[in-house]
Amino acid sequence: MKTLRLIQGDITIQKVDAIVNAANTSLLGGGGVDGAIHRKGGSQILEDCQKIRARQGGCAVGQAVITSAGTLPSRFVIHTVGPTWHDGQDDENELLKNAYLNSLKLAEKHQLATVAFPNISTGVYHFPKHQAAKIAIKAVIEYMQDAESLAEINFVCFDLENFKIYRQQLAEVDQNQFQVLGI
Ligand code: AR6
Repeated sequence: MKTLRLIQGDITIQKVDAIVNAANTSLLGGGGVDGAIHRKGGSQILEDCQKIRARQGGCAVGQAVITSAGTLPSRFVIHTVGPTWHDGQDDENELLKNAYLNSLKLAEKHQLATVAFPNISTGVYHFPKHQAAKIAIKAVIEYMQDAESLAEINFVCFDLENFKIYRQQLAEVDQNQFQVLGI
């Protein structure tokens, strides 16, 4: 059975195959979780991002790219770009779902087993947290049903508000279908 795990804390210390970064379209770093990942992972991650920029000019909203993880304990960083919240007028729900799905697809393409997600778009990009959690969990559950290499997804909540929201929503997941840990 596949596993969903809730973790409160810092994604940069997770020992998983890949951590996901809530990046921006430039891939050049920023604040929030993006800043923490580049700061703690060292210059290799930015160098890899610059190569991707040279090749394809950044990363569109809802898309994902993969780099090394520099000095972080994970093997890879998957950089995805969530939407900025504009009152739901700009296809934000679909774009957030795509950010999760395209990250998972990239993980499968690299035959990864464990991936940790932050709460994409719920910081600087101001996506409503309940709604973002619902979209994230639904996308992961749908994708994991047919996943081959992926065995465990970790939802890493940095702030207590998101942690409580995820704890509540993950408690409703069918435990005959997924092992749900950390709630
Ligand atoms: N580990 C896990 N989650 C974290 C960490 C951490 N170390 N630090 C913050 N969070 P944000 P966004 C949580 O703003 O809304 C950047 O400048 C935080 O509590 O990092 O997608 C990028 O370059 C929040 O729940 O990302 C973009 O320009 C979640 O991570 C822009 O921000 C996402 O908050 C992206 O905005």
